[in-house]
Amino acid sequence: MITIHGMQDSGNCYKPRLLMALLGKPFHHVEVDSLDGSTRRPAFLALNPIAKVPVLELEDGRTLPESNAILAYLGEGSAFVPADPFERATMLSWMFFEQYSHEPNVAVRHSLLVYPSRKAQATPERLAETLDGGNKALAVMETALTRSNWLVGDAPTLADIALYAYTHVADQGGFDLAAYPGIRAWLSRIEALPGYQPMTWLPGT
Ligand SMILES: N[C@@H](CCC(=O)N[C@@H](CS)C(=O)NCC(=O)O)C(=O)O
Repeated sequence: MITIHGMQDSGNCYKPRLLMALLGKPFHHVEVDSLDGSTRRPAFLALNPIAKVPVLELEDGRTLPESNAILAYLGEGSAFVPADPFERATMLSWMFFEQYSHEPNVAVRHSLLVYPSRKAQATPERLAETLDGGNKALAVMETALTRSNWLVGDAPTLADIALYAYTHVADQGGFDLAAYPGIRAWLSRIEALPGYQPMTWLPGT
């Protein structure tokens, strides 16, 4: 069985867990606290020299870091990856957007406000910068989700899973989702998918 090394309340680590739940596939979870230095210990660095969770570990010992690459591997051949090459590339485009424009603002602001150990980095400048960048990313999503139920085509893809992870807790990072009705309706659509599990869920619980 595959293993996902990750932290329960990290959105990046939730992405592959949510995909496995939606696919109805079993996996092991190994909890790694990314805030207490665990990711910099030699045993973890042997799994992922980038020193970050999540990391996927296959039965044969091969490992794969980066949440969206893990989604691509686990989602291969499933209904969450469009067959059409242009739609597949559009899905990837949203996943790169998630890592470059969304996560560095929406997720980072969330962690600055939620984790006491990051409080020293929560300067007014950093909070203002991430609020502005996060709202710009949310506005891009809102425009797309006002036109369509899903980010790509007419069914949920890996892009929806990647962007759901931090968008659904954006309010904890100080983002007012009342301003984004298209996003709120999309969050509800994802939560209604068969097999959906919340971020707190771990296999076996
Ligand atoms: N681009 C990576 C980012 C992963 C990441 O930032 N992980 C955080 C937890 S959400 C982490 O492990 N931080 C530990 C550290 O930076 O020391 C991905 O999408 O997997």
